[in-house]
Amino acid sequence: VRTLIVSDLHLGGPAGADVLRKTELSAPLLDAVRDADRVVLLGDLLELRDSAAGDALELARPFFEDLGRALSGAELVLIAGNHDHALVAPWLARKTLRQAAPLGVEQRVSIDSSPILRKLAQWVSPASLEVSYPGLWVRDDVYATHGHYLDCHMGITSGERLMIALSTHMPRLRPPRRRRPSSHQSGPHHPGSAPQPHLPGPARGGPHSVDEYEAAIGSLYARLDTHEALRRFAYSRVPARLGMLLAGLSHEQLPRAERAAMGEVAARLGLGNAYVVFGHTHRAGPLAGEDPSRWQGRDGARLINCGCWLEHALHSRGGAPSALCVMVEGNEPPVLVGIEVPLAAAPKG
Ligand SMILES: [Mn+2]
Repeated sequence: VRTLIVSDLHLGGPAGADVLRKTELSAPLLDAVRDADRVVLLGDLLELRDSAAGDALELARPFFEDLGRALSGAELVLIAGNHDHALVAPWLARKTLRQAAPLGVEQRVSIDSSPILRKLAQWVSPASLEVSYPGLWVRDDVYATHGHYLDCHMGITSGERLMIALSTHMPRLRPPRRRRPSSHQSGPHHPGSAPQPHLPGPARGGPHSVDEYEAAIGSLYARLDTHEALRRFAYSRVPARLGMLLAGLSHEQLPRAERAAMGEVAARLGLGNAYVVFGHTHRAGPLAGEDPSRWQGRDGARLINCGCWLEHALHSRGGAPSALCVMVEGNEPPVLVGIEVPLAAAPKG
């Protein structure tokens, strides 16, 4: 079985970021899809924040129709990220309302829970669409998730992360927490003991389960989807620069901090030493020649970042420009694969 994992397409996003609308550039991806038994779209597939959802969807429609034809019998699994969290928000809301069992790391999301998912399913037919959240066990030892949970352990290094820090440390603004599953407990918390105070910093504070991650980010994402001013603040440089200064982080140290944060998420979700494939930061790796120990999480998770399908191609210097994806085949370790892209067709600027 060959699984192809592609992340951060941001379809329908601002001009230039959404290059897959150009058929010359989607062709290499569709070719790669034809050779796969299963395709995982690893979140931030659609840009549902920056434009009215309807616009992004209509812009992305031809791509989904092409994708459906290219799949020809292969499985398609969609995982939501922060920019398209709206895809799973209605399903999550229903779960929370029912006070169902704690959310696991891999859950099938019903297509009927969202009108957008129903549309996507129609467009990719006859291929069948499955939605998994917050991630998917690709294999017993390979877990794939978008990676937006890492923002909960990054401190104030962007406007969006500042807002997450605020919602994490202001308990009264959060919905009530459900009991966490005992297998996911870590740290000094014991059943029956008094709740531990939330301490800042990745070591103790912040979420420890899928429910708690969703409590920290869910309502913020919903607000970002609907408030343009908030969105502008989330992406502005001022809070990012100020936060980095206060955290004593240089721009060069940010990727390392992001990997540590993803390793922290893997540890808190109980993923052990699994391979953990993620995207979100658009920083692909480990790249050829890079020390693999730099990509190891606190609990031994082996991290792999798919990067952003075309951003890498647009910024690659020297050699043939390539887009990146992760391939999981047989019992081999997952590998980061470059796929050649006709860069001349890329939009300028
Ligand atoms: Mn993201």
